[in-house]
Amino acid sequence: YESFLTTQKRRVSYHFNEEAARYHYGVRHPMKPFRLMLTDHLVLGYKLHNKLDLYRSRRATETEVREFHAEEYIDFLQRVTPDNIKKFQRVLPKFNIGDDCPIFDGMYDYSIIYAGSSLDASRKLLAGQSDIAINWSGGLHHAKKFEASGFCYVNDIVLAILNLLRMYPRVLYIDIDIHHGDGVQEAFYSTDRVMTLSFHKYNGEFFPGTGNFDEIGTSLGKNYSLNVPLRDGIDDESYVRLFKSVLEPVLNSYRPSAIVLQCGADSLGGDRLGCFNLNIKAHGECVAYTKSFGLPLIVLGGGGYTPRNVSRLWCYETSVCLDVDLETRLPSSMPFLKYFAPDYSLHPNLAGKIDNKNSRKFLDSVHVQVMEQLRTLQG
Ligand code: ZLS
Ligand code: CA
Ligand code: ZN
Repeated sequence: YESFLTTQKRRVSYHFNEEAARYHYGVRHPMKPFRLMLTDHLVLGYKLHNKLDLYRSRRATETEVREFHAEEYIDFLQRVTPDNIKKFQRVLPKFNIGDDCPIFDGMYDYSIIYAGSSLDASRKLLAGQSDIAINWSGGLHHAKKFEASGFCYVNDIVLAILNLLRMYPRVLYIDIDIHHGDGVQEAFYSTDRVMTLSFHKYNGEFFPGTGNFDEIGTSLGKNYSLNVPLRDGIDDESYVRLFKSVLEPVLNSYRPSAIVLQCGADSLGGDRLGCFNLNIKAHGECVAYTKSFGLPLIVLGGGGYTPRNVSRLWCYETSVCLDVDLETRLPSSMPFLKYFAPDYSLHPNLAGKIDNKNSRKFLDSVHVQVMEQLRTLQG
C-alpha cells in the first residue's frame, strides 16, 4: 500500500503571481526577479501548465507578515521608498538596508507578493487539496525578524512553516541553496516542532558566515538544527549521495508531518555567485528523493544568479514533481528562446569548472558528524 502511495502521481499546485517578475533590485544587482518570467515561459512552453493546478496567488496581508516580523521593521518596509529614503538614513543600518538589500521601487509590494504565494502553498496543503505545492518566487531564507539580509526582506519560508504548524505537529525544512538557511534556522532555533537541515558552502567567510556543525539549536530545539557545511566544487555524485544518506535517517528519526524544501539554484555549476559543480539532474534528484517519501511537500525557489540555468532547473523540477518526462531539446516556439543559445538544451553541462575541494575523507567525516547529532536526538 505504501509503495502504491509513493508511486501514485501526486496532485501538484503551482502558486505564482507574475507581477513578482517585474521588480528590479538595481542594474548591477545579481538578484533578477526576471528569472521567474523565464521559468514561467519554460513551464508553459513544455505545456506543464495543463498538468498543474495553477493559482495566481494573492499578496500576504500585513497581519500575516506580522506573524513573524517585528512591527517596527514592517512599518519601515511599508513606508520607505527610493524617493523618501533620505528621511530614513538614520535607521537604514538597523534594518540592514544597503547594497545587498537596497530600497527599490515596489520593494515591499514584491515582498508581500512572493510571501503571499508561499502562504497560499501552505494553505493548499492544509486544506488537503494539494500534495505538492510549488512557489518558485519564494525561498528567501535570510530575512530576520527585525531586519533584511542577503537580498531577502520578508521570510516567506518562516511564514509558511508557522502556518503549517497550526495543524502539523512537526515540519522538516530542507535547504539546498548554496547559502546557509540562517533566517529559518534562527526562527525555529529553540523549538523541536521544526527541524532545519541546510546544505551549504561554509568556510566561515562565505555569506552569511554561519552554518557550521556546532549550530545545533538551543533548549527544546537542541539537536533540531542540522548543518552540512561543504567546500567548493562538490560534484553530482557526492552531493546526491550525501543528501540521500543524511535525509533518510533524518526522516526516520524525526518523522515529520510535512516537508518544506528550498531549492536555491545557486548550488548549480556556472552560477554567478555560487561555487559548486552540480548539474540540473543531480539537483532535481534531491527533489525527487524528498518527494519519494510521500509527505505533504512545499517546494520553493531561492537563490540562483544565472537566469538561463535557474529557469531550466525550476522547470525541470516542476516536471519532477509531476512525474513527467521532458524532451531535452527546449520547446522551439517560446519567448526568450535566445537566452538558451547555443545549446537550446534543458540539460547543458554545468560541471567541471571548479576544482572539487571535498575529498572523500572530508565528506565521510561530514556524514559522521551529522549521524552523531541524530543519534543524540534519539537518546
Ligand atoms: O541565499 O557577501 C555578502 C556581503 C558583503 C559583500 C557584498 N557587499 C555588497 C555587501 C557586503 C558581505 N553578501 C552576499 C549576499 C548573498 C545573498 C544570497 C541570497 C540567497 O541566494 C537567497 C536568495 C553577496 N554575494 C554577492 C553579493 N552579495 C553582491 C554581488 C554584486 C553586487 C552588486 C549589487 C550589490 C552591490 C554591487 C551586490 C552584491
Ligand atoms: Ca543551503
Ligand atoms: Zn543562495
